[in-house]
Order: sequence, then structure tokens, then C-alpha cells
Amino acid sequence: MDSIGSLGLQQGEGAPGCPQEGLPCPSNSSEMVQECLRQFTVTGAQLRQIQTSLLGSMEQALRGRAGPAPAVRMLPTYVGSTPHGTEQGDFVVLELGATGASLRVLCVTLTGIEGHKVEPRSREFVIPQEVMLGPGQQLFDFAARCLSEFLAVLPVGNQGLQLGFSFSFPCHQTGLDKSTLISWTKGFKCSDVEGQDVVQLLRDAIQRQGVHGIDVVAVVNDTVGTMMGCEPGVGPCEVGLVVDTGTNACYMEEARHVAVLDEDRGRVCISIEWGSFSDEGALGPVQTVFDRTLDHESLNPGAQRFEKMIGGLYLGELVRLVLAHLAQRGVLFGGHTSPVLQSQGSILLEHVAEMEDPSAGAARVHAVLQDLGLNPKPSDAEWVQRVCVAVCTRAAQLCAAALAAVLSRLQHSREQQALQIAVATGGQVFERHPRFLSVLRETVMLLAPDCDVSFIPSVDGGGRGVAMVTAVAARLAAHRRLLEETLAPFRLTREQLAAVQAQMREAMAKGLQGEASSLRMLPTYVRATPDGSERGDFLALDLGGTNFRVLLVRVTAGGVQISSQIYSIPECVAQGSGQQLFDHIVDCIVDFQQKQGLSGQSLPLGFTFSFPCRQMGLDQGILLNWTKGFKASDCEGQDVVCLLREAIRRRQAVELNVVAIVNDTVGTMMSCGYEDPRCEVGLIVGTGTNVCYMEELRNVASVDGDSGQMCINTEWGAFGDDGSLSMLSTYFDASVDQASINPGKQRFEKMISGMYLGEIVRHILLHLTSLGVLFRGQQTQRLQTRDIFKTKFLSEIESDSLALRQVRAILEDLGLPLTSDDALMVLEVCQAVSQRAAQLCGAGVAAVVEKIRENRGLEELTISVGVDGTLYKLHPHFSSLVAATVRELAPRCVVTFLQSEDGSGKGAALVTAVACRLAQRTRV
Ligand code: 0WK
Ligand code: BGC
Ligand code: BGC
Repeated sequence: MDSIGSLGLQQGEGAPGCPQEGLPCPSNSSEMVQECLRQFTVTGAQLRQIQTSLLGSMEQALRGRAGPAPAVRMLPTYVGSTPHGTEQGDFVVLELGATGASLRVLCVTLTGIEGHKVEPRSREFVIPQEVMLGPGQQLFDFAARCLSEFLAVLPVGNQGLQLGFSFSFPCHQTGLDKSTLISWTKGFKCSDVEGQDVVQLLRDAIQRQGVHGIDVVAVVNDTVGTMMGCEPGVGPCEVGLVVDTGTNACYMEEARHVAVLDEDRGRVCISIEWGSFSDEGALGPVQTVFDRTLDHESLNPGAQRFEKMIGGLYLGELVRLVLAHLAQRGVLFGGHTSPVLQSQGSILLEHVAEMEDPSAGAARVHAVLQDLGLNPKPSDAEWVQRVCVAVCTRAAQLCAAALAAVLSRLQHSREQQALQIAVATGGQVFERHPRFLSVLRETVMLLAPDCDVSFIPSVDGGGRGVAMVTAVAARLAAHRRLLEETLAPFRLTREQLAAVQAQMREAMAKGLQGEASSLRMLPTYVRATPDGSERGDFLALDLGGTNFRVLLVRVTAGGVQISSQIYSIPECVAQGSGQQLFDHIVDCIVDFQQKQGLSGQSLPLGFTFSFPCRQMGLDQGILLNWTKGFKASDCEGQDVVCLLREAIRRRQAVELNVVAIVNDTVGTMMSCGYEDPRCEVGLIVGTGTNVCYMEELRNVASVDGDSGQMCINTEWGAFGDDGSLSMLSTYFDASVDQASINPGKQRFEKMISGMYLGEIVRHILLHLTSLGVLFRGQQTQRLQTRDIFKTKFLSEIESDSLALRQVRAILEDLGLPLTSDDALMVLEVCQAVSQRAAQLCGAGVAAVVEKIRENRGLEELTISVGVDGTLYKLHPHFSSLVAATVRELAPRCVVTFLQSEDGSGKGAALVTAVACRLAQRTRV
């Protein structure tokens, strides 16, 4: 393997030609030069060690595990795909840091047409040293002034131009346009920038400089720009390699291997930041005294040690240090040093490139050395050239070892032994240094023999690539703006919620007084919550939620035992004839009785009927209108207890004693009230939504009596049916309402409950797809299907434990082809819709508990609310958002939400038990 060492260097070969004719050739002078050259010789084993160690550091950093800081940073760049060439438009690119003391501004026009290219317009500005080392604000103001100067002469109007910021330093990116500088490298050391978001610093400077119409939409590392700038047709390049003043590479890693990212699909571009590779075990043996001196005298000693052996900013300095060393020992330039040889940074990359160039010949080297103020002897030129060759060859070999580590990583992450890959290269060292690429290529072939690597010089130095990323970022930013515009009406302010609370209070007061109101405030004839003395066996029916249940409830001193059975109510029955519906209910009761061995027994029955009923007594309830998915005929306006009794009659030989009909809110309040007597409110947020509470009888105009309380079923689902919620209603709410079986009805319910949230989300997704924001604008049949997006998907998608990947799984099951950005946006849509629902629900509860507090003239009210309903119970954030909104809007009420365990069937049985107890007492 040591053959690698021979590339360009002949080990132990005698010094060519003595420095000066007739002078004894100090055998040791050529020895001394050879010794220096030998120090820059790297063996195959050493290169392989570097390759292995760097690969180890890369994989440790990807795992993101705790432990000693990995030598390389492996920074996600939020670039998830290589360009698909459809990007179009004029984009401004500001490049800072790639090429040392210069800043470049370009205007790149992307045509989106394969192979059709418009030459970018660009201008380079030299950055004064004091700006590179001064206050950060000064640097960014300098950049903004250069931008302004460039735009001033740009033929394209700069209204609404998007800018991509190519910032070639290690940054923690948290978004395409959000990036925090970790540490300066190369010749930069401005104050007050490390740890800051450099996009914001640039935006602030652009504002300070009064440059208008420029929108900074992306920040990109130069390696990413280089990779993305790969000529379409030859690429896509999946590795971006820069060797300019500094060095670094990026590559497309499988997203699932990047621990910090919550992704399992697709690829993401990782900026390796291999400049900071510093594993002593691997680098120590190849570091020379010159490297250590250079590092020691650099702006950032101890940092970027690998970069300082490769980067163009340092090659000239390494050569200078070697030449100064040899001059001081009288080996070169007759032992004369010169100000140039003494002063740091005086030998530049271009000097080395020129002197190193085999075609340059001794004469050219001689000329360069003279330009540097040196007085070289003929032999000096050759030695100097050999020093340049040694320094640059080592740089190319070390760079090759690093690249070979990346190739090994790609082989691992793609489980591919034979890898074919295109590497985009960029930077002055490639452009100026003829042999760098060939040494790099040959060394890579030896270190990664299974990889077929093509090196593609990037065009415009990566400017085009940055424009590509900017175009993608601009598209995503535009999509984000459209998403925000679409979701803005769902983001309710405290003022809006307080207005809903106040309007609900007003509607409650009017409803109680029997005045026109969208809140019917229906008396339920339940005057007290259970006091624990109830006893007996009761049948209960629970109709109106997701499931129809028949229950046997045994109330004993020891508590309540329940056995129940769930029966389905097919849509054709729920929307068929009333007779068919109630016959079906009685069939279920009979089936239940048989299974429970209760046949022939006539147990008192409590009927939870979760629809708006005007009650004239506990066992009388006129159905005002169906809601949710029910529309059985000949029921509205009928006493549903009668309808049930007629069905019982139709089914001879069945004895049932229907004692009470209760709303599911009342059943829930009673069920929770049995455990906690402070429970005086019942809340349902399930298929539908509604609330009841204990109101002072004196406030209930339609029921005689001024003392005591009665439970009022507010039927808040219909709140806003009088148009009082129109200021909150969105185009999507109107679409859902129009498509429902009861348009114009239950408007508040249609903004809150489980039957509708999925549909609201579906309509928003359709809208965003039509805008091209989602699913690349492809409308899918599935998404056009009503009720295909279940409300339970919101609960699943918003669950914290569910990574974005599972969000994709849910959506892909719906046949939606989506990207990770799509998944993120769908998540945000779900969050906006459910958050609004929970806040509106919270505003309603705040209105109710404040009413009770004021009813009782209390400074502070402590009260419990019994809650049931699938949405409230299953959604990961709904309940806490409701509670937070109530705390915000009713700060003088201490509200405890009790999730009902046994549903409202138990509550109906308890209401029946109370009714039976009261009936018992009146009979004795
Ligand atoms: C369970 C109750 C029932 C109520 C239902 C509401 O026992 O009375 O109607 O909760 O929640 P949903 O099933 O509609 O989600
Ligand atoms: C920076 C990298 C950059 C490289 C090439 C290094 O000093 O840390 O971010 O990609 O130089 O410009
Ligand atoms: C009904 C209410 C019921 C609520 C919850 C609404 O659609 O009108 O009576 O309490 O749904 O189930």
C-alpha cells in the first residue's frame, strides 16, 4: 500500500543538482529538504486510518448520542432533495466566506428548462481585513451595502426578489432560513455573531441599509450550493466537495440515520464540517511541526486542524513556513530570509499553484519567488517547487481520505457495496491547482476501489446551486405564507374568544327567558344530582353517540355495577323511518335482556337520548330536530318516550317501564356527580357537542318555582345558528355545513365536534392542494371523498409520540403521495382546526361556569365538570386546551374536569333511580 506515498514524491532520492556549482554540496542540505518533504509524505496506512477514523466520527455524530464531542459536526441542512430542475425565476445569491476576503453577489435566472441556461450576473467585493475581524454588525452592513450596490445596476427590477445566503461557516440550521453560527473559521473572527441567527443578522442589515424588496429565504452552506449546482443531465450530484480557502463536504444521507431529525423516509443533505476533524490518533502522525506552527499562529488555534492541512488559505502559509525554515538553516535562498518569508500569509494559494504546476518549469517558479521579494538560486526553484508539490499532494491525499470516508458512509447507509456516485467539486484549489483533482481522484480510487466516482466541477462556483435551494426555499416560503393565510382564521385571539363567551352568556339569558336565541336552554326536570341513597336495578339506553348501548345498571350501597352491550345503528336505520329506528332499539333491548337473563322483567328504564328535546317532565321529551347523522322520519316534534313505548307495544310480550329520558350531557353530569357532588356541569365533545348545568329555577322562565335548581340542557350545538358566529365562520366551515344533512343548523357543533373536524381538515387540504401547496398540487380521488379524513386521524397525527413518519403512514394509507414538508403542513392544519375547536369549547364552558358563579353571587366558584365524548377523551391536546381557555376566560372559577368512566347510561339509570325514589316517597 505504501505505493500511495510515491505519488509525485520519490522517497530517498538524492537532491537534484547542487545549489551552487563548485560549492561542496552540504550533503545535509538536500537531506534537510528531503527530511522536510518526507514529513509531508503520508502513507497508505495513515490515509486509511484517517478514512476509518473520520467515518467513525461521522457515524457517531449521526447517532447524536451523548459522549465526547464527535470530531465532525454532521449538520442537517434542510435540503431534502437534489434539484428537479423545475425551479424558475430570478434569484439573488449573496456568497460570504467561501473565497476568503471576498464577497460575491450574483443574480441567477433559473429557466426550469433542461440545458437552457442564462449566464448569471455577478460582482465580487473585497472585504477589508478590519471588517473580517471587527464587529459582526459591520460585516453584515458591509454585505448589505454590496448587495445594494449590485442591485442598483441590476437590469431586473428588484421588487420581491428572493435571496439565497451562501454562508460558508459551520452553522446549526433549524430551517431553510434559520441558521445559528457555531464558530468562525478561515480568516473571519467578527464579534457578536457566534451563537446568532445569521439570516436575521443579514435581514437586519438589509433593513438598516434601506435595501427594499429583498426577501432572504434560504441560508446555504457552500458545499450544498456546489452539490445543488451540478449541471442537470450529468448529475444529480449527491456529494458536494469544496476546497477553497477552507474545505468541507456535504452529501445526501438517509434521513432515518440522522437521529436529530424525526424522519424515516427520504434523504437529507448533511454538511460534514470535516475541517474540524482532529482525531489525534489519525491526524497526529501526519501533522508536521509546520502544521502545528501554522495552527498556533492562526486566528483559531486548536480548531479546524484538518482544514489547515488542506484549505487554500493555509497551503501558501505551510509552504512559507517550510521555506522560512529551510532558509533559516541556510538550505534555501543562501540562508537569506526576507520580509515575505517572515510575514504570515504572504505566500498565497495562487503562488503555490503556479510554482507547483509541473508545466510551469523552474523559470516560472524563479519569477514567482522574485515577485515575493526573494533572490532564489536556480536550485532553490526546484526545491521550492518540490515543497509546493509535497504540501499540495498531501492536501489532496488527505482530502481523498476524507472523501473516501464519505463514500464508505454512503455504501453503509445505502447498503450498496458497489457505489456509483457523482461528486460536485468547487473552490479555488480545484480551479487553480491543476494536479489537486488528479491526485484526489487517484487516491480515492485506491482507498475506495468499489466506488465509481465521477467528479463534476460545479458551475458558477455553486451560485446556481444556491439559487436552486433558494428557489426551493422560495417555493416552500410561498407555500408557508399560503398555509398561514389559510389557517389564520382558525387562530382565535383572546378577544375573539371572550366575545364568544359574552355572546353565549347573552344567548343563555335570552334562552332562559324564552326569548329568541340560538340556545334553547331546555329544562330537563332533573333537579338534583344523586345523593348516594339511590338503590335498585335499572335498564338504560344510550343513543346518539358513536355507539348505541343497552345497559343494566345495579345501584347498591357498595356502588354501581354496570353490564352493557354495544349495538350498531346502521345509517339506513338512523336515516330511515322513526318506526324502523325505534323497533330496532327495542330489538336490541330484547336481545340484551335475553343475554342478561332479564327476559320478562320490567325494570325501570332510563333513556339517554342525545338530541335536543323539549321536556315537559322527566319522561316526556319532544324531539325538536335531529342532529349529527340522524334523520329518521316522523320523529321530530314527537315525544320520543311515546315513540319508544309504541315500539315496545308493537313488540308484544315485552314489558318495559320507561321512567326517564335524559340528554347525554345530563347523564354524564349525573354519572360524575355520583362520585363528586360538586359536579354540576355535563359536557359532551364527541360526535356532537353540548353542555348542561344546574341553573337556579328562578332564572328558568318556562318552569314554575323560584327555589332550588334545575339542570338545563343548553343545546349549545346550535349556538350561532342565528348568524351570531358568522364572524368566525370560514369558507371551510361553510363548505362542511353546506355538505351536511342539516345545513345552516348546529353551526357551533360543526366547528367543534368529531363528526365535522375531519371534514374541515379535508376541505382545507383540498384547498391547499388546489393552490399547489400540498401534494405537488395533485388532487387525488381519495381526498375528494367525503368523510375519508376521520377525526380520529387528527388525534393520531397530533399525538406527540407519533413521529412525522407515522403521520406520513396515515396519509399514505389515504393514497396521498406526500413529501415530509406535506406531512408537516397537514400536521399544522390538524393542529389549527382542533385548537380552534377546543378554544371555542373552552369559551363556552367559561360562559357556563361564570353564569353559575354569578347566579350564586360568589367571588370564587369551585366546580366540577363531567365530560364524555371520543374527541375530548382521545385527542392528545383537546382537554388541556379547553382547560387553559377556561382558566383564561373564567379566572374566578376553579374548574375540575372529570372524565366520565361509565358514560351517560349510568347517569340515566341514576336519574331513573332518583325519579323512582321520589315517586316512592310521594306514594307512601
Ligand atoms: C359516551 C356517552 C354517550 C355520549 C357519547 C358522546 O355514554 O351518551 O353520547 O359519549 O361521545 P361520542 O360517542 O359521540 O364520541
Ligand atoms: C467552513 C465550512 C465551509 C468550508 C468551505 C469551512 O471553514 O466551516 O462551512 O463549507 O470552509 O468553504
Ligand atoms: C345534540 C345534543 C347532544 C350532543 C352530544 C348534539 O348534536 O343536539 O343533544 O348532547 O350532540 O351528543
